[in-house]
Amino acid sequence: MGHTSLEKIIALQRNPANIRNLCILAHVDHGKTTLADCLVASNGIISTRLAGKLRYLDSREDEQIRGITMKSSAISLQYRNGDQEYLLNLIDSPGHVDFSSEVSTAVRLCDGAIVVVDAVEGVCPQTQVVLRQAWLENIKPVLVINKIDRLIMELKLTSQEAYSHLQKILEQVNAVTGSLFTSKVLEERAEKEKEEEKESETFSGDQVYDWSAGLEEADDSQLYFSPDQGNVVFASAIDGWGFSVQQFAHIYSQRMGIRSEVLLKTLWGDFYLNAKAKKIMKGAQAKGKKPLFVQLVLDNIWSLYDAVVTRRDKEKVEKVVTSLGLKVMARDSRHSDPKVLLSAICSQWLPVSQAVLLMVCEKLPSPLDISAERVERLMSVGARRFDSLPEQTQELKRAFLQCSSGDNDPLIIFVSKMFAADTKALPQNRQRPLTQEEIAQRRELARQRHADRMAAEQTAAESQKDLSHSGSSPQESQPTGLGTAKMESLTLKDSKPEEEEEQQTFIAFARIYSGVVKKGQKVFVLGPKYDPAQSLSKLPEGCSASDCVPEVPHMSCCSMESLYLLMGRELEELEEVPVGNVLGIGGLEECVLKSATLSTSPACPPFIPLNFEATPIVRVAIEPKHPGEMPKLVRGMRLLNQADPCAEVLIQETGEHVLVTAGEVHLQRCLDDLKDRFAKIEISASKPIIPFRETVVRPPKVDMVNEDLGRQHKVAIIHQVKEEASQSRSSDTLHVDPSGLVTLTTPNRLATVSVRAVPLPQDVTSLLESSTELIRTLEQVNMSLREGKSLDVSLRTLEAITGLKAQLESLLQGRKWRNAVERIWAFGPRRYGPNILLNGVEGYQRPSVWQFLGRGDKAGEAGAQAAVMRDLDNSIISGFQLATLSGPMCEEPLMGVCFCVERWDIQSSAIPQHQDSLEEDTMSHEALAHSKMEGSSETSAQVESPTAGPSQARRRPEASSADCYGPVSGQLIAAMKEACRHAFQAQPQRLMAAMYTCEIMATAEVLGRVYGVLGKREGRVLQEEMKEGTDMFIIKAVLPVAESFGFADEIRKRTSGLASPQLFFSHWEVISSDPYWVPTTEEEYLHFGEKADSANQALKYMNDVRRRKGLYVEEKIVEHAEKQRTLSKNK
Ligand SMILES: Nc1nc2c(ncn2[C@@H]2O[C@H](COP(=O)(O)OP(=O)(O)OP(=O)(O)O)[C@@H](O)[C@H]2O)c(=O)[nH]1
Ligand SMILES: [Mg+2]
Repeated sequence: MGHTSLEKIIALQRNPANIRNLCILAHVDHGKTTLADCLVASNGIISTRLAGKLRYLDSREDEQIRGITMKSSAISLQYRNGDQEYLLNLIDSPGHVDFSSEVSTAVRLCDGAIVVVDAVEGVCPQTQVVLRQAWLENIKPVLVINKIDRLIMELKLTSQEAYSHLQKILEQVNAVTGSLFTSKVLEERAEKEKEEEKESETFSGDQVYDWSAGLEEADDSQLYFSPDQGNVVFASAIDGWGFSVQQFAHIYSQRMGIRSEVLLKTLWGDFYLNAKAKKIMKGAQAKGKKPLFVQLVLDNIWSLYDAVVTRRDKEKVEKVVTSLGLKVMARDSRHSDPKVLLSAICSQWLPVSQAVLLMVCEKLPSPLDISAERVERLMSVGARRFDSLPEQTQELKRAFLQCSSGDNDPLIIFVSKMFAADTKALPQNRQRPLTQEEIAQRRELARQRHADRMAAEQTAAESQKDLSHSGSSPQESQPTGLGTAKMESLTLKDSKPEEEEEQQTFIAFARIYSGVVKKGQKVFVLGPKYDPAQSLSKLPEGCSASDCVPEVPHMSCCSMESLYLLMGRELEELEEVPVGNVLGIGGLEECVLKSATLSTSPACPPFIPLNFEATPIVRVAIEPKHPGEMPKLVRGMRLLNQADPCAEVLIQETGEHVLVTAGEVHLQRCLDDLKDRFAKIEISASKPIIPFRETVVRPPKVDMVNEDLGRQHKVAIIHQVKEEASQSRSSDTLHVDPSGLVTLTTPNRLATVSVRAVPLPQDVTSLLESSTELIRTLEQVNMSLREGKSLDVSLRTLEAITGLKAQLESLLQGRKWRNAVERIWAFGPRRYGPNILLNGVEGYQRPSVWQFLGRGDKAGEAGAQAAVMRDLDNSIISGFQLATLSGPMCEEPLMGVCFCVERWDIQSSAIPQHQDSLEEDTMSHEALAHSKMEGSSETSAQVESPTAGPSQARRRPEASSADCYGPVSGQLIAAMKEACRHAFQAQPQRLMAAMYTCEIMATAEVLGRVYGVLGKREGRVLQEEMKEGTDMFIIKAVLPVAESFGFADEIRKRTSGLASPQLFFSHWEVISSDPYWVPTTEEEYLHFGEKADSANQALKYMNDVRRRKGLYVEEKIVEHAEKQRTLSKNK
């Protein structure tokens, strides 16, 4: 552990005022791990020479090979500043977007963050994301502008140019922070206004309006990064140097006799030194003078680089070294690589660790400084308000704020992730170094064994001699001798407990917010849905986790088997850990899946869930190479699921094991982990399964050759075929009218529904898509209302739901959508998706989904018929849910479709008598249909021939009673589902593709090639601009997820590693081509030929999905091969 001893760290852990929990955040490759290396080296854990090269915290092999960090890992460091000693719990995080969930797990445990920005690249997409994450978690950031050496060596800027470049970067970062701050103030302001409004409603009187947005009063002086505030460090981690303005102010105040406070204020900014007047003046830029920062700071560094690296001027270097009072070892100054000498000088002159650690200790808050606001946010889950929590729970806030660590104080711990470590590598299983005595003892033992062996050999030789004397062949006895020896060694090997040796142990990555945790202590594990109010009423007062407590939902008990200090690649065992520290906990793998809240008090609420920025989107199906190893794979996938905050593991109804990951790199890491650590078997992964959505669009006005459809002559034959197809859909239970209204009767002919599918405006779809959480809450509230319970909804949620309704109303304008928002029956699929079911049934007044907002409660007036209708209301919703969950094109979910039920007749004899059995049936039907959903051949058959359902009914003998068809509710679900599907098919159908956005930074030379790759993969460039101060271009583009595999690699290869894109999931986009398109007009016929055999991308995607799911694929077989022509000849 270098020169920090474990005892020292344990002592430091007891003083929360001097603890700093911090993480390093940045865009990928901006130098986080390199900076961490420098900090680790300052504690003697690795050598200073290796700092920056070793990347100590990248402990995985693939991290080292790829050169990117893939997980967040923690290390405890110590720092002395004057007479104060600090303990720093440092967490290095990954910058690649695929691993942004790891950033969330790190940020939650910290109070502060070091944000690193590359001096050349400036603010990148992920920089904005991490600044936002830090902001959302309410933790304080400080800034390190890294890689300043690149400005000197690569961009060859002068010190003056570099200064203005640095200024720009600082402006960019502050602009991001500023926008976060503004949006927060405005939000708070809006909330306050609402409250005031409520108050003013009660005391009506003269109203006074305040026009200011509240921005003027809000204090933002502490918010921005500014070198004179001491929250910015300029550094080159690779060369080991870094400084803050304070350091130079200190140096020059001694040398020039200027007060250091004055220098501190003027070193950064538009000030210059007037040598004659011996004064610092303002307005350097206007007068064409060198700013102080350039003159006193940058020039020194530039000339050092010039002397050491560019000119290799030995004499000058020596002069500098002596004047700075440094010592450089001879082997460093003789080294062939000038960089070695440079970092030897710089790391003594301006050690980066000193500058960064000082800034961290002075500027970042300690655990004691946790704000009440942050505590309340952490503790108020879901729609609940903090002040609606039980009193005992609210009291816990005090424990948080005080960071109390008495024996009676409640223990509160948050586990942000579980990580796997080799069981062998745990401290309790690690081999201790042997003591002198033990070594002597072993030596003696070995000596004795050797002597025994010698003696044995001698006797054996003698007996052989005897044997050969006696005439038997020597060959016989020798092999047997060898054989037994071999056998022994074999059995020895076999008996080694292989399983145990290779096992993985899960360790919780956690932080203590209150109390002291002791090894072996028992605690409650609180799941995310745990409700303290409920359990407090059930549990006896003052009970603890070690008592035998009655069962409470979402709560379990667990004991902390071991506690660890996290030291990067190693762990150290601890007996107890006090409040305010980051730690590892062993023994929780049975009770904690990914994250959890642990407490000794049942009044503790679960912490709000981590906010993940990445959406898992890349799915692959996995199977073992040898089918017999399935159980191992299942176990491995379970472990992987636990060990990764973002990966999802599911088993589909078809039995496929599916892994969902955030991106390609993440996928590769998960597969490697599965192969080498968790399952330890050969596996094969399918090609990535690309998600699609199905939707309908308005009928096109022009045909495929851009001719107005109205004026065209239809090609008779083909048209006829189409008409026939649509007619064949109609049968005695199904009727499709030309306007797209589908009417379907249940097989027992007792119920009829008419449904029409209408495309939703795009804005509405995106609004629904972005409000899923809110709609889910809405659904929960409605559900509990239906059950007769009331839910305490926070004001903020209510506001948000009212806002959503208002937005929908403003977007759904026009005759077609009159009163549509009030008529919303349900959202789907899964009751919160981006599709709407509308109630267009005349005379059916059902309670609105918005009823709890206080308006639109018409249940009372609805009368007897509505009450009856409501019984089967649920069947209609279920049918809609099923229809939207998998569409007719390729069984993918629907998006942006509105189904309007225009007629719903039901004969009174169909109304069931027994409510209970009906409910059950509804449930089971839904479940059944769910289980059939994906890929099962049975469903596919039904999908393919739309008449299958009704025709089956026809085949059956006409039944006089409805009974032989099963319960009405089930039939209605099926009928509704089929009706929706037919209604969908009656409209022009389109596929929607998931799109990534990416920002690519490339130099002018490789720009053409980047465009080439983008074009080939159906990408679309949105924006291209030159990055100021560099010769780089920034290209913003969108690209279908389906075409993205290998994209990053291809770009990197084509540009010799100069451009490396980061892909973010952005949105869903309608693919404009119609997968079912066939030429129908003369023009089209002329242009595309009879078979329209030019590539149809949408059809290709659709057929790929259908093939994967085992659905029927209609493919053309070559007819008249000799007649085939290419398109160009045809023109
Ligand atoms: N020129 C220069 N290169 C640097 C500096 N700091 C880091 N690098 C290089 O930048 C590359 C990325 O460094 P890392 O420390 O791995 O970056 P990171 O931010 O940890 O990257 P991820 O963890 O993958 O997000 C490495 O090749 C480093 O050698 C610096 O100060 N100057
Ligand atoms: Mg890294």
